[in-house]
Amino acid sequence: MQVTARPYAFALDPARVALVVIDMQRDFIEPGGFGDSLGNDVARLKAIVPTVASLIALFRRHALPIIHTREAHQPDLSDCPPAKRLRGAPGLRIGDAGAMGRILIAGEPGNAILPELAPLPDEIAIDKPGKGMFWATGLHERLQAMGITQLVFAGVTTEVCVQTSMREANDRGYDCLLIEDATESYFPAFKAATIEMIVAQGGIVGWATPLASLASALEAGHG
Ligand code: C5J
Repeated sequence: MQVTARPYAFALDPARVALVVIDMQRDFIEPGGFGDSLGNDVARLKAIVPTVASLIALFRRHALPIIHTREAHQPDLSDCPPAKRLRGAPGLRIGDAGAMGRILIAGEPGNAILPELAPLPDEIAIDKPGKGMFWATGLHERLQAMGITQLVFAGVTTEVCVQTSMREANDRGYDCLLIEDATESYFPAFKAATIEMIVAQGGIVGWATPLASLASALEAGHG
């Protein structure tokens, strides 16, 4: 099944593909959350929620696997190296008290995935202590056990956790397709540059396409 994409068509194999939705968490997206408190325009991220919801619905309709990630640390910060924790202004660091609970701590209200994108019980939801989704998560082994060789990516932010996860996946041998309108950054130029980096040099990290291209291929393929 061919999906129109850049730099060239993506040969989608529905038997081996999974969707990865990166970090669609309240603290990054909702007004009053951590991202907002850092001075970011969270409305940019909020705007992709309907597209991400449509992408999730597409995978559910075709009974294809979905993985949701959260950037989250243990309450005792044992999985947060000082090199990560000590970045940023005091009072706005990982583990500090934020408007929606302790910043980037598992189980805190702000750390939750947006309710409208919440994982279903049969979907995989993982907490990741890194920006990438493979560091200290065991996810590669789970995907291998499922026979997954292709990953479709969505989520936030494009240039940080999405790009890091895509690069990690590329190095582990997955074919990676980024859904351009289902990912966003606080910085428009960073999103645009990331997409160009991914598809450059014959798809050095992977492919990129809008949701409509993936949807039309999947709907046509399944009759
Ligand atoms: C960041 C993320 N930007 N999910 N996290 O720190 O991209």
